[in-house]
Amino acid sequence: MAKKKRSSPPSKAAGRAASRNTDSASSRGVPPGSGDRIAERAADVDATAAAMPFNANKPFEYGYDNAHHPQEGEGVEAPSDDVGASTLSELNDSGKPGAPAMPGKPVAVGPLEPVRVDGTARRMTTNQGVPVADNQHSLTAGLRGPALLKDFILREKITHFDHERIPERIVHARGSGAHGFFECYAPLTKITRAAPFQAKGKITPVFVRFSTVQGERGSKDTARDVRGFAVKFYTDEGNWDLVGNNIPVFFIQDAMKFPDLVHAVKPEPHHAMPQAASAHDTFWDFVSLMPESTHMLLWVMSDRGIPRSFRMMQGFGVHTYRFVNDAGESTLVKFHWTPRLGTHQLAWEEAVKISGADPDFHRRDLWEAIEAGEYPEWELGVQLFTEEQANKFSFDVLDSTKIVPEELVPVQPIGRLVLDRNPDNFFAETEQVAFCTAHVVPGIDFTNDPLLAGRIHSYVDTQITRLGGPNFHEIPINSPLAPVHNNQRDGMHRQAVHRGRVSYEPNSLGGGCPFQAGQMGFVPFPEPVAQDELRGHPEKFAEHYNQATLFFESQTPAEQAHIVGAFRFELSKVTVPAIRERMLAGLANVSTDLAGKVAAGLGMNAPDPLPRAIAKVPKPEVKQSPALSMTSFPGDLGIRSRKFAVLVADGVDGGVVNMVVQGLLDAGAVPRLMGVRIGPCTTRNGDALDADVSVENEPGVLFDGMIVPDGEAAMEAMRRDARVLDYIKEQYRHCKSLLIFGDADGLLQAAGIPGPDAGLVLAGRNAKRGLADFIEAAAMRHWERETDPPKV
Ligand code: HDE
Repeated sequence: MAKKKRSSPPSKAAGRAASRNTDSASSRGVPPGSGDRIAERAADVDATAAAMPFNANKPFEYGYDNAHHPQEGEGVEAPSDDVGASTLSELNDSGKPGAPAMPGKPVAVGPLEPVRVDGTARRMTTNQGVPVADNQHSLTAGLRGPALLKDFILREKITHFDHERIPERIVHARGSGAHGFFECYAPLTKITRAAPFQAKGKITPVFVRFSTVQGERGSKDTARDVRGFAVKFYTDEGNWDLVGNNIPVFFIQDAMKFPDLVHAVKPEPHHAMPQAASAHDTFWDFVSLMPESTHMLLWVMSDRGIPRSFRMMQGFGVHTYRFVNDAGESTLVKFHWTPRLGTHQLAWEEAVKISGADPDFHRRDLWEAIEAGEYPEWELGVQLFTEEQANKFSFDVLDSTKIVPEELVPVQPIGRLVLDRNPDNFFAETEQVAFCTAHVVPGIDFTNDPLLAGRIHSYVDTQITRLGGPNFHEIPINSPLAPVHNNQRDGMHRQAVHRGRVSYEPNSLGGGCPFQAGQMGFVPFPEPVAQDELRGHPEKFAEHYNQATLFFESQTPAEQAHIVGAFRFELSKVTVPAIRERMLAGLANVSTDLAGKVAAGLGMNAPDPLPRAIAKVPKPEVKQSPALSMTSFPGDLGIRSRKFAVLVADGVDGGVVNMVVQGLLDAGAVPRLMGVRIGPCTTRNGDALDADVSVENEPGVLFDGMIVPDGEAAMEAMRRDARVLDYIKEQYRHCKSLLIFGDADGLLQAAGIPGPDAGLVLAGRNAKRGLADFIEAAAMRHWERETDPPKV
């Protein structure tokens, strides 16, 4: 049917006609061409309905074959836009409704521009748009009189304030987010029809939220914990959320155990302690009774649990997912994000001190890097394998406590993620963003991982409470860029204003629209189901230690020492000896070396291994996997965006300071001039310098390395300041790089630092060479310096 041009608003006569047709009409209908707009609309509605004399899809709704081949619905184009309108008065411009709704584009969908608010150079108003004359005083009866109930401005302001908080996430409450994009390297059309992977160079906008798991919203960033790595892809075919972590496995195998795990790790319910920490009785009680947690425990106790930065950690989809191509064929897939900056960690003692010095350490780091144009970047890699391959593995790919070692299936790079824009507003974006594992697009599908199944339910469910109802998808940060059309209506906080009276399907009054997409839509992968209903897991799930051993054996000696230290610390905080003993017995199944060292650190004997859940332990395919060590990912950007303290005081060698600052800037790093107080100081030559941080307000744990320039008087003053000596000691103890010029040598002695090593650069006479050596050394920590206990 050809579409007619829309006419002007209804005439008065047409308005009179309206009284005729809202509840009854002649059985012959209205003849077209009367010139009466209401009558014409009635004719058009009738013609649209008549174009669908019956439901042509009905026969295809039944039977096995049809179930796998949903039909595209029938869509009739209406002869005029009036057919779909709620009211003929919609062309009247009355200010608030604005222009007529664009076909195919509800307001709640699309970029954030329409909802970004800028109050610059504007007058203040109430929420009703009424200008506020005075924002300083309540309305009172006289200068010393009582406040008045009719002060609607005060009441609106206070009422809104009273309701500013929403429930925080049960887990992953503390997080930080950023906008960016995903770029596809090459078309993956042979294996998936997912929109982001259809063409080389294709850009898909994303929003990413990083988080800790255990702590409340205001808790510290540097807790030992798993980090969330959740990516929302705003694809052409709707939103796809890849809700992953920085660790590729999980504690449990089945969603049924998630509430138990979370209750165990969260602060204990009687006194609500400890905050953001797993080092307490209930966590270790639970995991020591759940041997399938052991592999994950090894990862969390490793340096992966205390990343240097969100920008310097890997991300993983964890579960095995499916890619599905146009022909409906599926390939199993695991997702890996690898940071260009490399994977780097903190020292444990450093992490503890940072949590006091700057609880926002990771949030600040991400924000500052993006503000400075140092956009963090990750490569997306996939492990692709078939069901047949998977069936031969000694472990089950549906078990989320297992990885697929890269020696069995290599990781192939398929694209890159760049975060290049900070949010405008933390609450509107980072807090209100709703990630859901149920958000998949055609080309991505689930497997039967029993942990994933529970997640598909949980995320949608939790948003309903957290974001106040079922319309959370309309909150601007959550709404897709792809159009949304369905017959879901109403509910709390509904934003979209739907035209027309049709909110059901099938319909003929709306020309059958919106109609189902058939093969164009999300068609589930037809995985056959052949077993009885039951509660249980396959036998392969019963092997719990092989991959924990693989992980431990793949670490460098320094990484192993950190794992031992972390178990020792955490278990020393347990108050019930029997729990410690049980956990040590579990570790004895991983490595006698590990169990022995942890036991010794707790003043205990290594116990016999715990009985295993499986009689015949399958032989693992791989005994070493270099990719499991963080040292495999040093990154290719050196010291870019790392922070360095350059110590200054009166009498410092200004020439050295300037050379160092310039050299660090040239390497893309962030130098800060660190004084005993902030503000001016004078160099040896009488030039002025300005310290922008002090030993008091930015302790050394907040920096990646330190430079002590020359200058006798300055060094002498610093030698007398115990805080400066502590500062230098900490840099050394946490295995960071130090660059020492001339007279600064004495300062090292005063701090009790032994002679040079790869990370302790003495510049000697060649200052430029010294700086170059330092820049190279400072890209990595120098763990070889570490002793247990520390000597410095
Ligand atoms: Fe989550 N998880 N989870 N989780 N999870 C939530 O959803 C849940 C699991 C992960 O930045 C909640 O919106 C269940 C694995 C991240 O907003 C909740 C199970 C992995 C985030 C929830 C798991 C994750 C969440 C809390 C076991 C790594 C933060 C608020 C079946 C692959 C996303 C919310 C953000 C958040 C449930 C296990 C990652 C309660 C039931 C495994 C990154 O719905």
